Amino acid sequence: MSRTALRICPLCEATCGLTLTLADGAVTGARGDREDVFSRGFICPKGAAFGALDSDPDRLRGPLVRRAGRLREATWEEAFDAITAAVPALVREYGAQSVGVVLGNPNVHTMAGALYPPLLLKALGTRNLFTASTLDQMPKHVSSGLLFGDPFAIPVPDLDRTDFLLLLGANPVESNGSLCTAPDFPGRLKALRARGGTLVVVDPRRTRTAALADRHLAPRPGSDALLLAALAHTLIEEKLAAPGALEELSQGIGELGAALGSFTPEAVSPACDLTAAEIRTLARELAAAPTAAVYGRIGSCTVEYGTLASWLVDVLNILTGNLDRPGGALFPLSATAPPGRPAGPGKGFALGRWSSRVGGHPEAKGELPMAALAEEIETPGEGRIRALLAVAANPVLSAPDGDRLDRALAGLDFMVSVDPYLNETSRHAHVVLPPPPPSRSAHFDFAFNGFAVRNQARYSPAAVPLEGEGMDECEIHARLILAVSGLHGAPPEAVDERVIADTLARAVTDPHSPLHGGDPQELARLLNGTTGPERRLDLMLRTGPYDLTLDDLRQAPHGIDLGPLRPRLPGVLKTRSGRIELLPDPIAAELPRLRAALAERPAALVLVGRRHLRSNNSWLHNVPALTGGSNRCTLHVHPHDAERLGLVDGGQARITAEGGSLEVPVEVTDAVRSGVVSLPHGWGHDRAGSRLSVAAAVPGANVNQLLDGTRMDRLSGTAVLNGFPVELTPLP
Ligand SMILES: Nc1nc2c(c(=O)[nH]1)N[C@H]1C(S)=C(S)[C@@H](COP(=O)(O)OP(=O)(O)OC[C@H]3O[C@@H](n4cnc5c(=O)[nH]c(N)nc54)[C@H](O)[C@@H]3O)O[C@H]1N2
Ligand SMILES: Nc1nc2c(c(=O)[nH]1)N[C@H]1C(S)=C(S)[C@@H](COP(=O)(O)OP(=O)(O)OC[C@H]3O[C@@H](n4cnc5c(=O)[nH]c(N)nc54)[C@H](O)[C@@H]3O)O[C@H]1N2
Ligand code: SF4
Ligand SMILES: [Mo]
Repeated sequence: MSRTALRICPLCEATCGLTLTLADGAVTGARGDREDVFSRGFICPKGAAFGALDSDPDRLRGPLVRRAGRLREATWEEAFDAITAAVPALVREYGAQSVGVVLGNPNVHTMAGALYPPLLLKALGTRNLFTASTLDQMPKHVSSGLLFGDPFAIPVPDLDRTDFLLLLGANPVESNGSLCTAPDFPGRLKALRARGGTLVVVDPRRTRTAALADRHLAPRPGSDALLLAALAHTLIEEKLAAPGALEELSQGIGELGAALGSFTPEAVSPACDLTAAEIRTLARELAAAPTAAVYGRIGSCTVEYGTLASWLVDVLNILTGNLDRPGGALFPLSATAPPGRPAGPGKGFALGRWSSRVGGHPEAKGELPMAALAEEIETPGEGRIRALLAVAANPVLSAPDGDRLDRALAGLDFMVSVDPYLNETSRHAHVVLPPPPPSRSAHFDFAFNGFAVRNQARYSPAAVPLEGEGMDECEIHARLILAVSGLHGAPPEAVDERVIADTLARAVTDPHSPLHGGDPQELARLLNGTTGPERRLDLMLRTGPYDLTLDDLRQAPHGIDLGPLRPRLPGVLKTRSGRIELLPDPIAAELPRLRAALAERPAALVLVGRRHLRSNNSWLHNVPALTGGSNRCTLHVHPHDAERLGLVDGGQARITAEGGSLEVPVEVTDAVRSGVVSLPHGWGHDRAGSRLSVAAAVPGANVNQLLDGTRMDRLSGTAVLNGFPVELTPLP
């Protein structure tokens, strides 16, 4: 008997609604849910392969525990016993800092990853937190923290209404968008052009997104901050800046002109390898457009001046009057957003409240740079990381210098991986706790509803009930928290009930909460939901801005549309001044370095990454339906460079950078500009002890082995993964 069930796709930030076909508890097909209020039937090849991924025979069915050096199948009881026996003792002997936590990308795609890691960190009391953010969007958090006082106040382009989109370092036709949740991003870009709007793409590669654009500029990688500074400079110099009402709301607007004084189009032109005329034209078009949005992503973040570039993106949105207005860049308001507060001065955002032990890297948003994880494990002394809890993370492939990290992980006293696969990272764990396949878990998108181009709320309960040995990932997290606290054996529901009680106690005394004045016990009884996480979702909806409950979402399986994005200033501001702080001190202090970069001689050859529609970071190479074809780990080289270096299409090359060298197959293509080569990340599945039979057959090379982890965006601790110098030699 076959039936269907709805599930929000967890495989990228677009959060499409899928209709799964199920037979005998297995997902036999997936198509786009045409009635989904947000995605309207859109699906991509990854979503279509949901069933194959869900039933991958290499997925772990139950926990593994290391005994006598080898990982063996174990019961959940034994797995949590092993954790409870190890972690509290280490903390007693070496202190809270001896336990590190690594949170990887899929945490933002699961309910468990949204609801429990803060509790885990609190239980441990460690500051040794490393996440995928410092390989990704931390520059955006830092610039938003400084500008708006809230690192999560990230404006998103109003894709469906804007007249002009300037997109830098993003390839949403392959990635389906990031920090801009928009199912069918390609369709929305085509619609923008169809209604007479303009799309300008800035990318050193002629991507599939660039192919859709009115204009494609291919600057030298790493030069976005310079380009954006020159655009801002031009707006000010040519008196094209028109911030409108934003001027009142901002402080520091008058000082911007002087701060950006040296970044004339002529001055940045050689570094960007764009003409001054091209830059001026772009600035004038941006100013002239009725509405416009500037949007930068990976290629503008994971570079040396990532925070400056991220800041300048919003400076441009502000100078053109486009921040917080329809058609510009707006702040979404998710259904589970905490209660608003009246406009006025807030707590502000501080950087570098503490620093990492070995490298002295300042914290950002409570995190230390992922690129500094290995040294924190390896370097002896007080506060050394001896135990690591890795949740949905594969840093051996995704962070700089995987070989070093690989050795460091092997030397840990104790490691836990919460991961469905035995892969490059989890193979070092002493305990592996596998979550069930996504068809077995419920989903509400706590993370990406906050970055969506339309406000909406959707909930999918588990499509298939958990059976046999499986344990819901929320329960795994709750039990992990209890185990590291030495409370293994306590009921996992207690973790959720504690949160609910604490939240209600605060809500009833908060005059801005819809639950103000209520009775906490009474309110707790009112909460719906058959599980702790469902009850917590219900509570967050009830305290949220739309007066929704879990029942409302259950009765609307295709979701509830909450309308287009609306202006939210000054309500979102939490800066100490209560205004937009346009030229914050840490930024002003970094500008001289950017100015000095104007005089640097660019490297002859630099490397950038790329994403493929059928791939997803390091963990989707084990699904046959998604591999092969153009989804390969090849080095893209421009024909001019190939000729100069004696490389041929289909040949092999040795590529060398400061962190090491790799042998890679060469693909000669003019899709990448000259002076730039491109290699995708997430490959290198050739380490013994992994259980990834499909991926291991075509392992590819780990691009991050070219890095030694020393290159970072200083303000955010984000690793430089794009635009670093490499050398190439042909191999026979
Ligand atoms: N050179 C280079 N490096 C990069 C990038 C780049 O552009 N270039 N991109 C960076 C970016 S943006 C990111 S976000 C990082 C990503 O790097 P990571 O944060 O390491 O994430 P993934 O590589 O996606 O690996 C995810 C892990 O989670 C596991 N997993 C999958 N689903 C689940 C689940 O439901 N629950 C749990 N508990 N585990 C699950 C997978 O098996 C895998 O081990 O990589 C970064 N690395
Ligand atoms: N299919 C697929 N989708 C994904 C992922 C995946 O691995 N595969 N990963 C997901 C994750 S974790 C994330 S964070 C998002 C990322 O989503 P996007 O930000 O759209 O990421 P990319 O597709 O890597 O696009 C980055 C672009 O930046 C360009 N670039 C490199 N250096 C520079 C530079 O210095 N300046 C400029 N202007 N451009 C530069 C690259 O050529 C590349 O085309 O994608 C998500 N979606
Ligand atoms: S675009 Fe993203 S969310 Fe939509 S089906 Fe594809 S992988 Fe899933
Ligand atoms: Mo990412």
